Amino acid sequence: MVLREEDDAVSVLPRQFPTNRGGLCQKGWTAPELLSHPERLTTPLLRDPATGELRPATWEAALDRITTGLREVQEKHGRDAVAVFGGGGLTNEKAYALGRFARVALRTRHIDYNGRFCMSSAAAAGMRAFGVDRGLPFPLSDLGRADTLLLVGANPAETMPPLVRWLTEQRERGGKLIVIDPRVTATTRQADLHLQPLPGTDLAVASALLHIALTEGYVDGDYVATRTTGFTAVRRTVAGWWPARAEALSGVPVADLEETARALGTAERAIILTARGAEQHAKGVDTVTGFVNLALALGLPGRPGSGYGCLTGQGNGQGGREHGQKADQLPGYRKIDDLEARAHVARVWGVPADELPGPGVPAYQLLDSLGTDQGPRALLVFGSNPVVSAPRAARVEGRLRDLDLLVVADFLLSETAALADVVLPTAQWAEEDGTMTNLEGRVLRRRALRPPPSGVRTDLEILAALSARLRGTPSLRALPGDGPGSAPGTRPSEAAASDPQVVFTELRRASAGGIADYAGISWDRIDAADGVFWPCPDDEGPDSPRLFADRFATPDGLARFHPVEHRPAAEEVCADYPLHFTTGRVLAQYQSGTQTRRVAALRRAAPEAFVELHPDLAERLGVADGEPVRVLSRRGEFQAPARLSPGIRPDTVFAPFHWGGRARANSVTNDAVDPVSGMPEFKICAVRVEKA
Ligand SMILES: Nc1nc2c(c(=O)[nH]1)N[C@H]1C(S)=C(S)[C@@H](COP(=O)(O)OP(=O)(O)OC[C@H]3O[C@@H](n4cnc5c(=O)[nH]c(N)nc54)[C@H](O)[C@@H]3O)O[C@H]1N2
Ligand SMILES: Nc1nc2c(c(=O)[nH]1)N[C@H]1C(S)=C(S)[C@@H](COP(=O)(O)OP(=O)(O)OC[C@H]3O[C@@H](n4cnc5c(=O)[nH]c(N)nc54)[C@H](O)[C@@H]3O)O[C@H]1N2
Ligand SMILES: [Mo]
Repeated sequence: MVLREEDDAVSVLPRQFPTNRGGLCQKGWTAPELLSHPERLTTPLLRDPATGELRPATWEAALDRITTGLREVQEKHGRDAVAVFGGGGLTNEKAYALGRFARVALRTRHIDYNGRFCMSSAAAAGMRAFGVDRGLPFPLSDLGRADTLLLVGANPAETMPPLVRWLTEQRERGGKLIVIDPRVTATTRQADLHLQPLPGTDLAVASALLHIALTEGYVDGDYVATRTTGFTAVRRTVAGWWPARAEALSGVPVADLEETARALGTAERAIILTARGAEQHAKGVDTVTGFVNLALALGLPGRPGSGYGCLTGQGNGQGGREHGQKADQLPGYRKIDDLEARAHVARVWGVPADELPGPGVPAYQLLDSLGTDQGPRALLVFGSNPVVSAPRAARVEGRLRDLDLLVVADFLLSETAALADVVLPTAQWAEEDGTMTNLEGRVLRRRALRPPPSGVRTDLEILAALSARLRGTPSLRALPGDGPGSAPGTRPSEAAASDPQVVFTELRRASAGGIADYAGISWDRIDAADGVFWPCPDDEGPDSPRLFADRFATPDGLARFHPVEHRPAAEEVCADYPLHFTTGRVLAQYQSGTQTRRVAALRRAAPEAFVELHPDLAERLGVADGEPVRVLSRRGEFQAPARLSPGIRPDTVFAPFHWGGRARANSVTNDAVDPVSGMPEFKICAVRVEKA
């Protein structure tokens, strides 16, 4: 998009760009309204111990309160008693600075971020199969040319409207679109074939598809032999997944499974994409692996115009997972427990490698430990609203209340900020420079159009100011160079540490030689092209729009098959909770809703939460369209009007998660997590629905 500043008003104009072809969704059009929203925070807030209320305060007082609080907590309980929680909406520079702040200024192992709830299952599956985790290893425009396109648990017509043009082009060229979703959605309406499984059974579907591919002879034997390892064990597991067995479990008719396998197996160019519907499960990594196995067996990854990919979520969903805000990760997608990686990054940061903390724990485990004997007692949040968006949210809310110190940086008073001891007002997207990396691994610039309002600071300025103050902390033995922009052994000025371009230059050095190598990507180079694709190790060398043409990013260059077996959801239905509950998004609301619930046009388009259920189920419950219902699980309940839809399975109930308070869908969701990725099971649990 391009942004235009006229007088004091910022407007958003679509621009011809290869990814979105000039498209922009309604949320993009209306985003400027938030820049001068009356509820915008323009001064720090401090909780008054006498009244318990949040009161305006000076930056000086707010930063003092934070440093004193952090110091007290760390002196009493150790360094790991302080934790940081980041977000996939942060720019690359901020994600990097946040990871560095946690490891160097706070010296805590506890940092993780909301991408754990978003991209972590696809990321883990991609890493173990291909040795790299990039949403799409090919440009998005390939979608428009696919003969067969399979979308698994994705609703891009509502969640990624700019992508719809590629789906339209694909169908206009005569391609076949197949969508797997338990509900009829704006996306399934465009599909040639809609498979409607029971939530949580995608892995059984994937196994049956590979079973059919084997029996009908679509497996690419040469490719499997020369480009992969591990197929024998996978062939053995899928042998047991004859289509009728998958139909019995998922409800997807054998004929539809066969049609799908044939469409993929006979296509010249076939693409398989997964999104949150398949991934947000306690078996999300294995489910994605099931579809990766299918793609590999058909010889798709690396074949021109074909492949496997996952659709990214947040604004910087890809870059947000590369620069070190993940518990187990250092910049450049390096592992924090890898000695060489530690030595490299420690050199860039100017600290001894053995002083870097080790790995922390994944987001939900971190949130669930807050304020307990084992967990951190202070938390800083940048770019997330877990009171609305975390699973089993009432429990998480309780944990946040138990903290000795909660600090939230936001530009609006989110439900999480409302619980904080200190709230710091931050800049918005149009007020700061930086880069973002899209799902194609393409690094893009985001430009500041105007300075933040007075009283507001950028996240980088906040981190730099806190680092500078913490340096004086006796319990944190002073370390050299604890701020971005420092040469080894020197200390940067606060101004350098809050300059995004200086931070990016350091990020390039820290990422050099890593999986996500940005060493050859400068802001100038990004400006000169329509973005630069990582890995890009050299200033002069090429970038990487396409991966896997002749090797994968594994040590031997071969992709890895992994045998995976379907297993039931963490919580199954029973007499008390007889319905399957799943969650997701609507077009006009974004995430935890902090921003979009405050925009009038979007509020008009999607004013309130709803519970989508089949008319037959509604009749059994005695509920009419629009009547309020209660949804109850073992963990809690929420309330919203019923929305009758013949397009949902009668055994399944759906609600969007964009609202807090009484309408909070996450009051009932299950906090079971995937053992590999730490992804919570947002997409299935057992509930009962009652007339309210
Ligand atoms: N309007 C809007 N757009 C957004 C966002 C937003 O909040 N609002 N958020 C952004 C972010 S962070 C993300 S991660 C993306 C998410 O983008 P998507 O993954 O497309 O979004 P969801 O609605 O979470 O899930 C997609 C579909 O999965 C289906 N589903 C539920 N359970 C299952 C299941 O067990 N199996 C299968 N196959 N499908 C299932 C749901 O019915 C839903 O239609 O959207 C991004 N774009
Ligand atoms: N039931 C259910 N729950 C889900 C999901 C689901 O499908 N179902 N999806 C999950 C997914 S995929 C995601 S990504 C999460 C998202 O949920 P959250 O992590 O809560 O993400 P947001 O709602 O985008 O929250 C971002 C907050 O940070 C603020 N903010 C935005 N940009 C910045 C910035 O640059 N700096 C600072 N300091 N603050 C900023 C915003 O105002 C907002 O309050 O929800 C997860 N929760
Ligand atoms: Mo997400």
